[in-house]
Amino acid sequence: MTQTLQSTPAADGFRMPGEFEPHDGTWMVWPERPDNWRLGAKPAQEAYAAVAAAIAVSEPVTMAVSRRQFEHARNVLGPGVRVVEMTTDDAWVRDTGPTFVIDGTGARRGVDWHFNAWGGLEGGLYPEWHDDDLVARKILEIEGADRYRAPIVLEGGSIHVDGEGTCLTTEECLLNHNRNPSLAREQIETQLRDHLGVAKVLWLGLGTYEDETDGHVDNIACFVRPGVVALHWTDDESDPQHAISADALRRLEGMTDARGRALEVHRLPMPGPLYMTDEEARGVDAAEGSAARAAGARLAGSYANFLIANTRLVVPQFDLPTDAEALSILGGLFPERDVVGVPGREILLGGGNVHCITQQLPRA
Ligand code: KQY
Repeated sequence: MTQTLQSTPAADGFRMPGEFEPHDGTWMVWPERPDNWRLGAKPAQEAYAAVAAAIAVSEPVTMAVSRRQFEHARNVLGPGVRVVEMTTDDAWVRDTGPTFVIDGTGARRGVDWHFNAWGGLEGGLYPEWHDDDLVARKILEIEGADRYRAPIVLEGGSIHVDGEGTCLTTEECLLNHNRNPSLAREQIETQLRDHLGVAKVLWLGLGTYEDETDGHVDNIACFVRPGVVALHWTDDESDPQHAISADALRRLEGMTDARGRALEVHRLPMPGPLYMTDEEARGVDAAEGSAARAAGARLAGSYANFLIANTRLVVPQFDLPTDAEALSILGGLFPERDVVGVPGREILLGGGNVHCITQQLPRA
């Protein structure tokens, strides 16, 4: 049985490694709720299966699936994917799963943050989230990893680390009154230091325009490696994304990381702008308390929402000319990995992308 520890990862000598450090595998959760995924989640399931297959070439994948969908998912997913039964509210393991931390002696533990469906009853995306709040604990049981129950609301997509003491995040999300209204910036920083083992927190302002997570950092910027950041960017000054990305660039260029390095920033093109079609909106079953899906809504598409797996990068694609440009830039930034595109639109329609639906299990 795994234990719930009363100390903190930092006090015990643990840190969250960079995503580019070696993994033992990646976790995902199978989509099925019809008030978030159109057409009973069938197109999304195909997209998730493609992401799982792309990652499975590089490392073992575990898919958590409800009892109802178990046989179907088992049939659809390849032999490289382990399927386990789990009750969840939706399928965003980046946010509901544990943040794994490791030490220098070969031990691995997990941080189980409080989860409130991206804002609870003040702008959250669905009205009940108890099963999602249990996902991290269940994964830690399966992985045999001891657990820290962090005393704050936080989603894994709202933080990136360089593994060398630096955390990157956004004010829009972590300082949002619908997450931890009683905590000031300094108190949030203390929690990040304690639970991620970092020494310095770098704050961006807003996340990607119209991102329903309240601006998760993983949809606008990420570490390529220590000292190097990829940033979602558009040159179109008339697009609302331009001012947001320009502010992020200005901040990043004025910052140093925990080791005192200036950051090198690489721009990734913005796909689109992209909008939900009438047909796509009509495919979602409306439900009271769940985020509404409307035709014409701007979608927060971003090539920064990729997963760094052991031997490959898995990058969302949108059937646009910018797809090839993004893959080419990322190929240059990650010369030691295959850079592989997967269909990203169906995942985007649900509110996130490849990074949001995956959670790496770092090698201890
Ligand atoms: O982007 C993420 N990390 C999660 C998106 C959740 C959207 C729920 N509809």
